[in-house]
Amino acid sequence: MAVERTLSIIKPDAVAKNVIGEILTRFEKAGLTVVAAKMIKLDDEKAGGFYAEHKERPFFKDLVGFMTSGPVVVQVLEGENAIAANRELMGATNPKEAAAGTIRADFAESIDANAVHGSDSAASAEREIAYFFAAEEICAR
Ligand code: RTP
Ligand code: MG
Repeated sequence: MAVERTLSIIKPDAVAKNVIGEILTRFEKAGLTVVAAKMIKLDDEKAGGFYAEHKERPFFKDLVGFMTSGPVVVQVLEGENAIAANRELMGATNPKEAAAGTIRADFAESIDANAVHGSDSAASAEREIAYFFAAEEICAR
């Protein structure tokens, strides 16, 4: 296993529920470390660019609408196998299918309002981290 970095977003539904701390605690308890973080309100351009891979999908408009509906907290997580480890902690995209004890099982409302985002590959992580953070905003440990 290698030390990796991954991009995580606490989505507007979880921010509105006041569970930022509980979600970050799950990452920390699993051995992942926050090495960069910010709270921001996305606009259509920033959210649409982030999810550009889904541009042609029928749910794209709803996805951008949801991601711009309130502030999000964006962080870079670092740790052994961080990309897969974070996806495991998150659970399935649809909270109805998410394993018990995962973030989405415990905090997500629906497939749209599903509490968190996590990079799905090394290539995605690299692109997504650079999409939100300048190199000097990431604090090496
Ligand atoms: P994310 O990118 O947000 O971490 O979620 P994910 O990898 O688990 O799922 P992905 O396939 O990348 O989809 C991105 C977001 O689009 C919404 N979605 N809706 N209605 C649908 O069939 C559908 N499929 C995906 C979800 O909110 C998902 O998180
Ligand atoms: Mg995805």
